[in-house]
Amino acid sequence: MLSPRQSSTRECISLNELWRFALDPRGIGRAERWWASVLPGDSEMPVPASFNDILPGRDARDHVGDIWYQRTVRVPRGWDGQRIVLRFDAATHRAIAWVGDTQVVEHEGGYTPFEADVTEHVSAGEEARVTIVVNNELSWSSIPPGFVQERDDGRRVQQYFHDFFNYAGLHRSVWLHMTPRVFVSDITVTTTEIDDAGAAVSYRAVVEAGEGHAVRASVRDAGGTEVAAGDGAEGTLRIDGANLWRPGAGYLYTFDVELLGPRGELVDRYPQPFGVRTVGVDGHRFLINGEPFRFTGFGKHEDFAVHGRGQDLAVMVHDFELLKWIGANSFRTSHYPYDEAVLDYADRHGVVVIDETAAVGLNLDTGTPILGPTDTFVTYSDATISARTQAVHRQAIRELVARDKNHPCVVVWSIANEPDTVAPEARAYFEPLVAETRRLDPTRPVAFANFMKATPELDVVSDLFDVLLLNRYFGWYVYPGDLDSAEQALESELRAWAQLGKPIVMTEYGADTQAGLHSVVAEPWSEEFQIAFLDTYHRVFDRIDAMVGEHVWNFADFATRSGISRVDGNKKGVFTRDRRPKAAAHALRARWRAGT
Ligand code: BDP
Repeated sequence: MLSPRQSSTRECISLNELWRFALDPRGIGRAERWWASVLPGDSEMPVPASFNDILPGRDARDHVGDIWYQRTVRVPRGWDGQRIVLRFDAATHRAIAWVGDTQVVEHEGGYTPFEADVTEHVSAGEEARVTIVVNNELSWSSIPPGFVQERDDGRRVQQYFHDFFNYAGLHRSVWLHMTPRVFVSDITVTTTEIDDAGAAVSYRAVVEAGEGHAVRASVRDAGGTEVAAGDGAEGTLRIDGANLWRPGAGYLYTFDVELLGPRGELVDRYPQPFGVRTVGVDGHRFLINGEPFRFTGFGKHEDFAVHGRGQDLAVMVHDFELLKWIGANSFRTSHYPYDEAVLDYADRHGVVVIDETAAVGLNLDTGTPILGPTDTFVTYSDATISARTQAVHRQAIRELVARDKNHPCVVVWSIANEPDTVAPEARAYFEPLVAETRRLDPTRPVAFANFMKATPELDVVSDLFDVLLLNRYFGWYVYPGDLDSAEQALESELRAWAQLGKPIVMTEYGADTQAGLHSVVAEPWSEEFQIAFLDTYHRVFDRIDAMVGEHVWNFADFATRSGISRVDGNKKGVFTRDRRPKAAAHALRARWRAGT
């Protein structure tokens, strides 16, 4: 799916603003047709933002069910005769939208965009009422999964198996945009070859309803000069002396697709940024443009005070600047696809990304705090993670690849975080998903982040994947505080994984750390322990050739649901939630910037 972009034939307007807002605790809005008139009450809500922490009190924070947003928009007069599209960059976790009284779109999945052609439901120059009901419930057939407990007193409590707060709402941008009626609907640009003289890129453009139309494709360099051109909706173009997209130097070209009418007139134009680069795996090595690449960085979260997971360009740029400051060259979009503006920025600045679906918590073993002592820990069953979950998961992968396939920053698809890959059923669950990811994009390695109990002896799926992403907590959840035992256990496990002959990235390792807590003997939770913990891991990594990356868990402290091991959230950040460095940030900087 193409992002809304301005061009000589296209316009877009942002619908980010204050919207009317109503929580629907009794779940009556759909029956009462709230979309058909002004929403009840006088609440307003900023878009983009997660709603949960904006309204003080438990009603909003713990709300389970429907949330309604509404606003009016005046359609520009000049859009008469064009195709008009309403687009939501995300609505977490599912939504239905109306324009006036007409339902225009329904979507499942909280972190990928969806849109509706609303041409027939609006008039140029007139106002239109846009209403959307967002539902934040997690079930056994949602990604991520969860279940709602109905309590005796009538309360509904959302339970889930992942360790970050279930923020929801419209936390990304909303757009009204215009394209011509005959238009370019998709573009895929892939680097097929890089040699001393230049590079070859293959492309495919999809055009909607264009009898007698022709496609012209051209490539402009960063200065706007045309460097290659061709005719036809598919083809290969050569760029002589191509500037490669490299880690730390995000050189971008623009792929211009022009749609020409029967008389050669310009009908539509779409400018798609792309980078010339290849990725690959060779034995234990991870290659970008044929050169070994070593990942340094973090697992992150889209998380900040007040607006939760809301898009925030100030925080985004600050985080990227902190990544640069600390010497990180990459991050993982743990544990869901991030806002596309994040990937656009990473593209421009040469930051490498492991792009993850929202399939986190497909593992009842991580649910000990919410499951009772008598509950069974069966992840895969008709009543838990089932073929229904798998179908939603497959769709989540399709939408991720469709949105992000042209981003040069994305070098690995991570299709899940810490699923149960010990249960034998995991193989039948994952095999088709890996095949589907490869079918959608044969150019990028496929991976998943492996849970600590799925050791090389017990894991049943890792041979299906290209790169091993491991999350390990020796010295924290296992051997807490005992870094000598942690060092031995980590080393022997990594050496066993290395036997698989694939590159290994440690995608999580970290210790909760209370900023300001100090200890002479490096006790857990102190800043000294966080440094000692990371040092232990780094000593081991440096002894093992198959290790091609280290992503500390986490970049910054983040919100979680409450729990006895979560003091105002997860404190494994190297930065606090308001982005102040803990002592470990300086230690990491010394390691990652050594020699610069
Ligand atoms: C891992 C999860 C991550 C958690 C982390 C932790 O992948 O989401 O936040 O552990 O416990 O299991 O800090």
